[in-house]
Amino acid sequence: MNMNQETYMRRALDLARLAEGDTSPNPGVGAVLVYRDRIIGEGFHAAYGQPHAEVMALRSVRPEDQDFIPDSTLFVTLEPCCVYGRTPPCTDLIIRERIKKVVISCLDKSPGVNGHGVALLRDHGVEVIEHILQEEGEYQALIRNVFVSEQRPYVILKMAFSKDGFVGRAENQVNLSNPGSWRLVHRLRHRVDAILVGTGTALIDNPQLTNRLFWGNDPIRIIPDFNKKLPSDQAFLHDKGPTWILCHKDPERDPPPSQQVIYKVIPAGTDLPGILTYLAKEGVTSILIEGGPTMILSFLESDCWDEAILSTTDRFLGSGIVGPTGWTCPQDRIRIGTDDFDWFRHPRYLRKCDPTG
Ligand code: AOF
Ligand code: ZN
Repeated sequence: MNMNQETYMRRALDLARLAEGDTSPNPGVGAVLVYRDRIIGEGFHAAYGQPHAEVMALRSVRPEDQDFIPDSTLFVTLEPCCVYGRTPPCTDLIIRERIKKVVISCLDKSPGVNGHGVALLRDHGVEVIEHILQEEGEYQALIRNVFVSEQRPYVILKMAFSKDGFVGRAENQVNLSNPGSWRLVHRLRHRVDAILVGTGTALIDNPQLTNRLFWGNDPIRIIPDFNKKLPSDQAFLHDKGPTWILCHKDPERDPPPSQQVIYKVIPAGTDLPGILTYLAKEGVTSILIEGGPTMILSFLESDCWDEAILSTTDRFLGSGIVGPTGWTCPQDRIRIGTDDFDWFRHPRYLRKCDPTG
C-alpha cells in the first residue's frame, strides 16, 4: 500500500466527516487534489443539493495552481458520480479538467453509478485506483449504500444499561446516563434522518426526542402507535419538530394534534422489515432506535440492525427490565464521565470476531 495515497485519502475522509448528518440522502464525501505531493485543493459535500466534493476541491484551487490541475491526482472518498441528480456528473468535470489520475476509496452503489463512474473515467483514459482505505470509505458511505441497495433505512440501536444490566423500570423513567453523554446522544440524533421509540417509552418518559445539544437538524420522530395508546398531551405531538405516527387504517382516528404530526398508514400484518421498506419509500435513509427494550428486542430478533451503541453507567438499579445480553467484541469503546459507550457493528460488516480476544 502506498503510504501517500493513504495519507491523502485519510484527509479526504476527515473532510467527508465534517458534514456528518447534513447531506442526507447523499453520503458525506471528501476530495483532495494533489500535485507533486502538495495539496492544491480540497473540499467536501456540505449539504444535499450543494456542489459535490470534487467540485468544491477544484473550486478551492488558487489561481497560481490552476495550471497544475491536469497533472494532479484527485483523491475522493467515493466513486465520482456519472449521473445528473441535483447537480451535474462529477465524471464530466474530471474529464473536462483533463485530470489523469483519480484515487477512490469505495463505490457509490446508487442506481446508474455503482461502477459506471469508474468505467466511464477509464474509458476516457483516466487512471482510476480503487480500494484505498476501503473499510473507512465504505463506512463513510454506508448509510447511502444500504439505503440504495437494500431499499431500507440504516438502523442504529441505542440503549443505556445500569451497571447491573437493567435498562429501566416498567413503571417510571430512570435516567441511566450523565449529562455529558446526552450530548453524544444528541449528536447521534443529528446523524440520522429519523428516530423511533415505542409507545411504552413514549408513555413512561414523555421524551422530546429532539437534537438540542448538538448543531443541525432535528430528526423526524417516528412512533408506531397501532393500538392508539398515545395520549394527545404527549410532548412531541406539540412542539415544532416533525412527528410521524404509524397506524393501521383507522377512519375514527382523531385529526393530528398539530400540523407537524403526520399519520402514516401501514397495512395490518406488516412485519418489521416491511415497515423499514415503507419508511425507505418515504425517504428515510437512516433511523436511530432509542427504545425501549421491547422495541430494541424486536429489531434484534428480526435481525434488522446495522450498528448498536450501548452505554453502561456506574449506577446499580437492583431491579427492573433486563436489557438484551450477549454483546461481544465491541468495535470501539469510549468513556464519558461515569458512562462507558460500546459501539457494535452487525457481524455482516466484520471480517472476524474473537469473543475471547
Ligand atoms: C460525488 N461526490 O460529493 C457526492 C456524491 O443529487 P446529487 O446531484 O447530489 O447526486 C446524487 C449522486 O451523487 C448519488 O449517486 C450520490 O450517492 C452521489 N453523491 N457523489 O461524486 C459527492 N455527495
Ligand atoms: Zn458528483
